[in-house]
Amino acid sequence: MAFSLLSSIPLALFTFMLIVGLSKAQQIGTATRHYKFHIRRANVTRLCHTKSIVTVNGQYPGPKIVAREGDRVIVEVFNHVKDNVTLHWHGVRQLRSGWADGPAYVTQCPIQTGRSYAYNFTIAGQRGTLWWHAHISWLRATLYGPIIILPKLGVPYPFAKPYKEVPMVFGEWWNADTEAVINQALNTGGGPNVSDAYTINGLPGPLYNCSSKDTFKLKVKPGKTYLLRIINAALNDELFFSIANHTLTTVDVDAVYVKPFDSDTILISPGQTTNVLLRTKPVGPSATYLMAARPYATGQGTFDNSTTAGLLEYQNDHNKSIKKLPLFKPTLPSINDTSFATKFTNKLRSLATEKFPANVPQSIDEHLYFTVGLGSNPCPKNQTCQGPNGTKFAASVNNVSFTMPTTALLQAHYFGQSNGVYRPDFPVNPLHYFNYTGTPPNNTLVGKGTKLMALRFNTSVELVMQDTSILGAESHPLHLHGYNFFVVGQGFGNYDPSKDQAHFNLVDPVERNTVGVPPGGWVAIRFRADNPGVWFMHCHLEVHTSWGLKMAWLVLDGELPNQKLPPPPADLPKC
Ligand SMILES: *[C@@H]1O[C@H](CO)[C@@H](O)[C@H](O)[C@H]1NC(C)=O
Ligand SMILES: *[C@@H]1O[C@H](CO)[C@@H](O)[C@H](O)[C@H]1NC(C)=O
Ligand SMILES: *[C@@H]1O[C@H](CO)[C@@H](O)[C@H](O)[C@H]1NC(C)=O
Ligand SMILES: *[C@@H]1O[C@H](CO)[C@@H](O)[C@H](O)[C@H]1NC(C)=O
Ligand SMILES: *[C@@H]1O[C@H](CO)[C@@H](O)[C@H](O)[C@H]1NC(C)=O
Ligand SMILES: *[C@@H]1O[C@H](CO)[C@@H](O)[C@H](O)[C@H]1NC(C)=O
Ligand SMILES: *[C@@H]1O[C@H](CO)[C@@H](O)[C@H](O)[C@H]1NC(C)=O
Ligand SMILES: *[C@@H]1O[C@H](CO)[C@@H](O)[C@H](O)[C@H]1NC(C)=O
Ligand SMILES: *[C@@H]1O[C@H](CO)[C@@H](O)[C@H](O)[C@H]1NC(C)=O
Ligand SMILES: *[C@@H]1O[C@H](CO)[C@@H](O)[C@H](O)[C@H]1NC(C)=O
Ligand SMILES: *[C@@H]1O[C@H](CO)[C@@H](O)[C@H](O)[C@H]1NC(C)=O
Ligand SMILES: *[C@@H]1O[C@H](CO)[C@@H](O)[C@H](O)[C@H]1NC(C)=O
Ligand SMILES: [Cu+2]
Repeated sequence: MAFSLLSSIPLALFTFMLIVGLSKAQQIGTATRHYKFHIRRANVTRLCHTKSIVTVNGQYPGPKIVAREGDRVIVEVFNHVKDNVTLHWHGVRQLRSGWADGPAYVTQCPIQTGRSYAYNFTIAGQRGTLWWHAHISWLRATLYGPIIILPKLGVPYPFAKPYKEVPMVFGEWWNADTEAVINQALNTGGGPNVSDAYTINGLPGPLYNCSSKDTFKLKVKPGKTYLLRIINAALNDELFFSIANHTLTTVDVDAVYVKPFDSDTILISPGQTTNVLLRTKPVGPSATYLMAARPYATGQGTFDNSTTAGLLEYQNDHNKSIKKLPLFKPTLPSINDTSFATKFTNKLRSLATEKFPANVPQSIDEHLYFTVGLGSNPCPKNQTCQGPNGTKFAASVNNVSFTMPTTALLQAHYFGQSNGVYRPDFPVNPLHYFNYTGTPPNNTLVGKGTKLMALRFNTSVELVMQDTSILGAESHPLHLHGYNFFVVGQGFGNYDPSKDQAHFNLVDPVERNTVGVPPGGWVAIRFRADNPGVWFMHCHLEVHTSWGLKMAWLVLDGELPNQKLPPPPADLPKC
């Protein structure tokens, strides 16, 4: 495949990663895919700024994992850096393999310097694109890469076989050290510094100073269909993405097929993946097309409002000098275009066919209602704080700002040592009613604790997540570990069960693992708690997670042997 990737990654290695889909051994039926990830530092230069970053195997972005549905994946992770590290396989269901899920102090203690851990899991009932990333502090700023899940051998896609498949990972580049950025923000209580650029496959592109050589180029042939496997790995920003003069057909989100639909622009939140088909023009035009991504942002805080761009180039024999060709630019929605965001997310529908059914829970055991949003913590007496009104920024779910424990929750649960670590008393409703999306209350202080929502095995759950406007209405992409869920409804204002429930889609709602709670609105999801373990749920805007917009579910074992969490692997890290 034709890629021109000018980056500091050893070019041969990177080209190998992208071009070689599967080795001979990997083409046979259900297999075990074995990877070795060495966490080490590398010097990388972007925007004329050289920086030491934490990487996997010296690569930025990290290597891709390729597996077929049904395969076992074993990733041995060796930590050669000073930082504690864990990796998360974002969106992988981890059926009865919670020990391999990865969020630090939730399912495991971190892999400390000089130690290793083998993540061991299977991929079941999923096909499309997922991704892996660090799940401790802000290390995922540079530790991330694609997970490509192919259908079982001999099983076709529910769309025409694409000519080529191309992973496209959006990220954020910071000239500063991201660990220093979040530590400073947590100390001062103010909003963190923002990134210097967005990137496509690690490359900021020509719209930034000192960056045109670091441009992602997609070289295509006319009259072909390309499958773009798009991942938003940015830390703090939802993104709009568009390619000039080309239509994108969305066919799969979060490794679940959807009913195909066309749009010029897609919206993708951190944590989400979107597979789109790109049909190139029948006759190679004499033009070059810009592709661009920039934020969809609704909060009041400062954010990186810059634009990353790459190039779509047609390979024409007659195009002797590509530089002389006209360049067309895409038109992206305005940064706060919630109307576009709503229209786009409303188009997402499960296939809901015999082969790919939408098993939406039709009767519900637990109706839950969680508020999500920002608030504040008091400023320590001897300090001046830079958060709202001289306080510190905080964030919460049902007014509980989650306190990270110092030992892993899953071990505490499994070994019956929860006392003093967590309490299974997460509130099922907000404790106090107020107009969640109206005039903010005077008291913006949040409560805190390490509270879990306990569920019996196989409980069918309906959860409504309600944004609050306490410190400004804002969209929050909520990610649930260990499960997919169905997005059965969404709306603006305060959720009203007597009115809104009647409009739920229980037939073909989209199934995914990360969903945006609309700014000043709500989203309703359903899932069946059929995977025992402790499962993190959090906003995938990393700054909100740092402020406490996170909680965990405790799904108990079922009666049958295959409904129980197996014991931990011998090499599980200790705290
Ligand atoms: C990165 O650059 C610094 C300063 O030039 C150097 O000391 C260090 O060894 C380099 N690190 C790596 C991993 O190459
Ligand atoms: C991975 O897990 C499977 C199933 O529990 C087990 O049979 C296998 O030995 C494990 N492999 C490694 C390398 O830990
Ligand atoms: C954040 O930005 C401020 C203002 O530019 C700067 O003084 C500070 O050093 C930055 N913090 C970090 C951790 O880079
Ligand atoms: C690029 O540099 C010029 C001159 O220093 C400056 O005026 C401009 O704002 C910079 N542009 C970006 C996108 O940083
Ligand atoms: C691309 O789209 C622009 C308008 O957005 C139009 O003016 C132009 O003719 C188109 N060019 C090609 C080659 O499709
Ligand atoms: C981006 O934000 C900066 C600072 O808030 C502002 O000056 C600038 O006009 C914004 N740029 C765009 C393209 O919105
Ligand atoms: C979006 O931003 C524009 C420009 O800053 C502003 O005029 C408009 O009121 C904003 N719209 C919404 C819905 O906030
Ligand atoms: C404030 O006091 C606490 C304990 O009383 C201390 O740990 C902290 O360092 C002090 N901070 C400042 C900025 O003086
Ligand atoms: C900030 O404090 C002032 C005075 O105490 C109060 O009037 C105002 O409502 C507060 N604003 C917020 C956003 O809490
Ligand atoms: C909540 O506040 C909004 C905005 O002020 C208002 O439109 C709405 O009617 C209020 N809802 C209730 C139930 O009071
Ligand atoms: C909040 O503060 C305002 C202005 O100080 C006051 O009028 C109002 O009664 C307060 N509301 C509550 C619920 O305390
Ligand atoms: C790494 O994790 C261990 C276990 O939780 C902890 O004791 C240690 O302080 C951590 N080290 C760093 C540098 O954060
Ligand atoms: Cu959030």
